[in-house]
Amino acid sequence: MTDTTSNRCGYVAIVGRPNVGKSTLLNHILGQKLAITSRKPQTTRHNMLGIKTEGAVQAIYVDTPGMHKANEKALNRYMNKTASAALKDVDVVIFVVDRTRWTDEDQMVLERVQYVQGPVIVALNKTDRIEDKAELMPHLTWLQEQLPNAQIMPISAQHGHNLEALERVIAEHLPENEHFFPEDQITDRSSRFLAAELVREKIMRQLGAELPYQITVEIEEFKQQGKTLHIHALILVERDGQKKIIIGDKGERIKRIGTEARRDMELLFDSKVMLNLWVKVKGGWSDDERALRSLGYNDQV
Ligand SMILES: Nc1nc2c(ncn2[C@@H]2O[C@H](COP(=O)(O)OP(=O)(O)OP(=O)(O)O)[C@@H](O)[C@H]2O)c(=O)[nH]1
Ligand SMILES: [Mg+2]
Repeated sequence: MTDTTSNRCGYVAIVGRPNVGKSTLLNHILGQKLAITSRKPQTTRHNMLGIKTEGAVQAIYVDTPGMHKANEKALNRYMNKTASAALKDVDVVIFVVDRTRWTDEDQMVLERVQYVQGPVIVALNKTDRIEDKAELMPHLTWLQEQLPNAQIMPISAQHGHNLEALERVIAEHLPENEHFFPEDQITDRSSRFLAAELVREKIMRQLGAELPYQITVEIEEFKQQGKTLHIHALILVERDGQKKIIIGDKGERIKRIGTEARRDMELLFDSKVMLNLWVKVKGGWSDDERALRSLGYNDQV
């Protein structure tokens, strides 16, 4: 570490349409669950840094919301803008795609990535689920034609296949630089933010098709008292019916959300956690620019 000339450090944006496995990839690379993930599209809403320092190399990953088309609410505009902003001023771009499942939204991301000047890696994810390997070759050829300078790497973010090779390629592209963050820092986000996200993840995972996308979580209290961390989280929904869904029959569902979120928080914060959850109706927040800002949807990387 004293040989400063060989230190490398840079930003690596992870982009792609919703649900392709960007946050799963970040977590696996970090070896820790930092970003929330779910089977539903549009899980990630904010750019988040995940920092990995190994010896002379510091890679600063930027997990981004999936770029998407439908639904032009203020929240969706915010998410798309946030993801696009991450493409600027980074040293490497990882464009994550889901096997051969190419959609209009992949096309939209591709058109943005084609403008990127620096190195691009296409991570063809979920290879563990590829049934027909023969399908893959023509798709890889086609992808290479679209992005002639990109390196295409099949991976499985969930199972960790080929991630070491991916990290090696990333490291080669990082410029010589002093490290921007201390060695033990893994994110730019506060513990409060991470706690709120864990609650949101449990809601996303537990609700089925009736899922209210119009949910946000605010942390009202976050206080260490002795050995216990006391956390109060407020779940904001848009309509009364959504509140009922989250609370569930005799409060069953909210209890389960609380138990699961608390478990993850205890792992993340390495502390005993007392978690209190409240649900409140705040109509129209997801399409109200001012309400969004007041709820913290105003960050840019
Ligand atoms: N089989 C398999 N599933 C995966 C893999 N990577 C991710 N998934 C699953 O794909 C789903 C979406 O993963 P996320 O990491 O939340 O996807 P994302 O791209 O961050 O999605 P947004 O935040 O909505 O943009 C989850 O159910 C993951 O478990 C993989 O390599 N193999
Ligand atoms: Mg995500």
